[in-house]
Amino acid sequence: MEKTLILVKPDGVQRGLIGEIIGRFERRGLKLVGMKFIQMTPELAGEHYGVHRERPFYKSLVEYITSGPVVAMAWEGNNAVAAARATMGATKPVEAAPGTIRGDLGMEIGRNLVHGSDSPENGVNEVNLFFRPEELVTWSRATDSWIIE
Ligand code: IDP
Ligand code: MG
Repeated sequence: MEKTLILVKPDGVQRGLIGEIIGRFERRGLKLVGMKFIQMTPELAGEHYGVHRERPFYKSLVEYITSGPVVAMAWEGNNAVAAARATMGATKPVEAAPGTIRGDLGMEIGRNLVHGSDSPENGVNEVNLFFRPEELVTWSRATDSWIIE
């Protein structure tokens, strides 16, 4: 089953939007298999955002993501990565469609509330970066047959 790493970023936590954001993934039908409330270290931020190391916004991105606690989650489902990205909306909140997290709740790219893995391969790698195997929960959801055909 495909997995994606979702973060409620520090702005989402500070603005009291944890429940609002998690609820959207939950209602969508993705299945929660891991969750923790942490403050990311610069080391973890560097590993997580390593692909952006040469970008001009890298320093402010690391400052932002380490500036306060985040909710880190592993969600699972068929096409979990694409479903979560669609629920998040475009990276720039002003370009994100209404109905998406970023399109409904955000204004600026540097405060875009949420992270989601961008490919199934990165979903696996990012979940493994944030969670040890024993921190992921295998469980059967009573509503599965009403969500998955
Ligand atoms: P994504 O979060 O939609 O996958 P990425 O391109 O992977 O977007 O960028 C990672 C994060 O870096 C973004 O979510 C945003 O917080 C930040 N970011 C990306 N581009 C810019 C920029 O041009 N200015 C400031 N921050 C940026
Ligand atoms: Mg990305």
